[in-house]
Amino acid sequence: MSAASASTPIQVEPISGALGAEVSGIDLGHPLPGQSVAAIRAALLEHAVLFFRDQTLTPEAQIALARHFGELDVHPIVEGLPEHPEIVRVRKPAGESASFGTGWHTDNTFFEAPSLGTILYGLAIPPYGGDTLFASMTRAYDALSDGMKEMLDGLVAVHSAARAYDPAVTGEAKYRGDAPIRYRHSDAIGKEVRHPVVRTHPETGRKGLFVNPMFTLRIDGLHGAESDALLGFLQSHATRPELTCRFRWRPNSLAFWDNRCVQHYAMDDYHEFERVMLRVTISGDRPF
Ligand SMILES: O=C(O)CCC(=O)C(=O)O
Ligand SMILES: [Fe+2]
Repeated sequence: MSAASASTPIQVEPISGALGAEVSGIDLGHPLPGQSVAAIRAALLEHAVLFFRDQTLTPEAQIALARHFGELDVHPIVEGLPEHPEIVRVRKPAGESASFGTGWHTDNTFFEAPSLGTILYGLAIPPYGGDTLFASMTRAYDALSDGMKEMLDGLVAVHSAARAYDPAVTGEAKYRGDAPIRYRHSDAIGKEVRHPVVRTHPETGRKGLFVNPMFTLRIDGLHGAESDALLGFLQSHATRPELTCRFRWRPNSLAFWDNRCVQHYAMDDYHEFERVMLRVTISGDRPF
């Protein structure tokens, strides 16, 4: 009997005061009983990002795992694996700089319906460096003054993929066939979408900040300088160390984050080493 046995409850241990928990006592590489799916979902809602160690998953198993939680996105710009378009291989070759996710962001907020969550699986991990940081957007909202909360509630922000993916910004090399992570030209790059600055989590009902420096261009109705100052303040507030956690990867570690209430940041501090991850995102709802 594997550790996924329905009779073995999972263990959930927080790794910081703000968010994040390491989960053990479960084998994610095989179909999960409904009870285990419910336990993972409950842990995700409580801790916002979950970490699992020593998991053995084929790409098919990673897809099957993610499908327990919803439909999967096919990224409009980042190319997936030929045989599994919903899986993106996040590869950083030895001797290069990382560029994917190397700034604070929430995944795919330039979608009308941004991803519910992301499941990232570590294949090749540097001996040190290449950690991923997470920040709790619900804690960030809760820590604001009533006056600031009142001002933010009702504001709407404009999001777009342009800053992260416009070839004029990223360079054309990423659009060529030999790039470690290959992008494709897409209408999605120039599109602007609008989301509330404060969103209500559809499952927990908790409010959280929903702006990020990678995809949020501006706040509607404010002068450019006001919008920049407000977004700048919110970002430095939301990523205070006390509101974050940091995950040190090992080969076969897996992270599952709730994209509705966290930002994350991939550390680019392992120039000499290779790092390879497989990533799927679960489709989400329109924020409200
Ligand atoms: O490589 C990482 O640690 C995270 C990359 C990222 O931002 C993502 O997979 O969404
Ligand atoms: Fe990301």
